[in-house]
Parts: sequence; C-alpha cells; structure tokens
Amino acid sequence: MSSLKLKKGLLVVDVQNDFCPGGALGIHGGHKIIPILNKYIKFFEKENLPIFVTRDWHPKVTKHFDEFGGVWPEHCVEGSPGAQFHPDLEFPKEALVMSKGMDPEKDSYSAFHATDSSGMVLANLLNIFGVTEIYIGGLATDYCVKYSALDALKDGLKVFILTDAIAGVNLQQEDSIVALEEMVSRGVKKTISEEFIQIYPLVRSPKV
Ligand code: VGL
Repeated sequence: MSSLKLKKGLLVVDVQNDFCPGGALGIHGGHKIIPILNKYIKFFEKENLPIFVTRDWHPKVTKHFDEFGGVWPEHCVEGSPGAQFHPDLEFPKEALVMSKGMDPEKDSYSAFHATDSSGMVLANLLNIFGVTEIYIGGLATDYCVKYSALDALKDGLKVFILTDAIAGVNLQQEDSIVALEEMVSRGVKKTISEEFIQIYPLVRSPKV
C-alpha cells in the first residue's frame, strides 16, 4: 500500500438516532445526509482508508444535560436506543467506533475527546494510521463537527468539511453558517461529494 493512500481519513460524527428527526435532539434534515455519508464511506472503504465513526455516549447524569445545569435535553444516553447509530448509516466492521461525552463534568463536543474501545484517543489513532488529511461529515455542524474540525487543525491536520454531509442544530437560525465561516477562516477547506469523487482519482497513486 502506498503512503499516499494512507494519508486520508474519514471522520463521521454522531449520526445517532437522537440527532435525527424524531430523536431527543432531532436535527432538521439530519437523516438526509446519511445516503451521502454512505457514499463517502464506501469510497474510503474501497480505497482501504481509515474510517472513524464517533458517537455521543453520555451517562444519565451529566452537566451536559439541562436537568443538571447544561444546555441540552437528555440525549444519547449510553446504551439507549437514541444513542444507537441511525439504522441507515452503513459502515464496515473495520471502522473505528469512538465514544465521547462520558465525563459527567464536561460537554466534550470534539471527536478529539473520543476514545475507542481500548481507551485510545483519536489523535493517537490518526497518528498510527498516518492520517494527515481528515474529511469530516455528520452532526452537528455548529457543535461536534465544528469542534472536531478546529481540533483537527490544532493537531496539524489538513481538514476538509463535507458540506453536503453535515447538518446543524441551529439554536439560532444562522449558527451553522457562522460555524462554517469560522471553520473556513481558521483554515478548514470545504468539499462536496461530486468534487471529492472527481478529484480524488487524480491524486491517487497509480495502480501497480
Ligand atoms: C451535539 C449538541 C449537543 C453534536 C452534541 O453532536 O453536535 N450537539 N450534543
């Protein structure tokens, strides 16, 4: 396998039942990004590139919830149906499932606070897989996607947001737009599936 192939990684953020319409914190149109995310996932899978899939995985009592002083209604409680990945999301068994939000004292929006089943943090896994360019999609644009993208920049990665595969909570109507502007102003690049899938073959290493 060429080193070029090892450089890209896909990060799918929090595509869980509670963040989709009908869920405890249902995001308008949240489910509509899933077929597009599935396309990206297939692409990374076919190319043997690492795929990281995060989930919010909260204890029942946490400062993240409004009942205990936070902002949000109870959602994505560990092991609950709302915390399960949306049934339409298709990812291979090789994908690395990462959980976050387990600390009852913290919000932990960023995927960089997530750990895999062995307790390894995302930054270490990215390092192990040699990922230098991360492609991020999922929920929500104005929270977990944004904080993950900004942390990825801090980690020294080149960061692409999949703008056709994100949706925002929008507590304020413009929140997602503002979040995207902030990401871009800090150095995040935007891409969409058509562009990504057209451009990608050009940068692929030749088949041997
Ligand atoms: C998220 C709001 C509350 C997210 C998580 O996944 O973006 N948003 N908790």
